Amino acid sequence: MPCWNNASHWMSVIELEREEVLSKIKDAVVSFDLDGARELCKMALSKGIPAYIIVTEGMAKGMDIVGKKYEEGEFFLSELIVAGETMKEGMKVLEPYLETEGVGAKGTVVLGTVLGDLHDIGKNILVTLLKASGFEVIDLGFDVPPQKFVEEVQRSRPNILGMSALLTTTMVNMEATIKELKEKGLRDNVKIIIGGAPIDQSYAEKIGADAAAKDAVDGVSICKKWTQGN
Ligand code: B1M
Repeated sequence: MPCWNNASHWMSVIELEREEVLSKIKDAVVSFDLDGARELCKMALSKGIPAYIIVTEGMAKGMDIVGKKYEEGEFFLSELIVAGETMKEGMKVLEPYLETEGVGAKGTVVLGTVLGDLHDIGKNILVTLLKASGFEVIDLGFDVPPQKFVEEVQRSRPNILGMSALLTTTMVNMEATIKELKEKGLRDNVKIIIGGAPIDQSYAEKIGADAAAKDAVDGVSICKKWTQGN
């Protein structure tokens, strides 16, 4: 058999192994297998799968299934909680490896999940990627009231304010924060980026944010453009 055929054979074996391990990670999240998620993430890294792919193609896919099962009444709140814990267990392994290319990003980002919203997994991924890209990040956590965002903008004068929301009922608190920034005369000093599952560009335009990010990688690249001018 010619040499290139062997090479393509091994490439497809590697591809299959890669798909298999990502699929197992997805299943570990759906079956709340904390130990499995941790060990499979380690295995995926050892196979050379980039950490961000493990998050997006493995664990986040599992979260989507959990979300659907919740919508269909097969899972309840307790299942959402344990799925969140399972993903966090995997993130402990992946966080040190979550890196983006590109160097020398400069600037400060104040970041948080808005008032009434406890979903912080996506926001935490953005925090990790921004830090890995050289940003100083002031993470206000979750359930952050507009006043707290405004106080922090006033105190630390960041280049960027980032807000995350996963609930359609809490998105409005992004608008409330921007309104309060305007009232305090602080809006024009800071770029504002928003993100999370229910957020899109038209919502950003509607509430007067500067951009909506599709995902955490998009969020980092928008922040880089703003601070590096490219
Ligand atoms: Co909740 N939850 N949850 N939940 N939960 C969703 C969001 C839901 C879509 C599930 C569903 O019904 N299909 C639904 C919202 C429906 C809606 O609003 N239309 C829902 C609901 C209803 C609820 C409760 C109301 C349930 C209840 O109490 N009856 C409740 C609300 C609590 C509250 O916040 N006040 C609730 C609670 C929870 C838990 C606390 C148990 C847990 C969160 C644990 C935690 O975060 N610490 C949880 C979970 C785990 C989910 C799902 C299953 C997964 C979310 C997740 O972590 N995804 C979720 C279903 C789903 O999203 N598929 C669901 C993985 C994560 C990597 O993705 O967060 O989207 P994501 O982040 C992405 C991007 O969105 C983006 O980057 C990330 C990576 O690329 N991104 C940004 C996010 N923020 C960004 C900011 C940026 C830029 C990019 O710039 C600033």
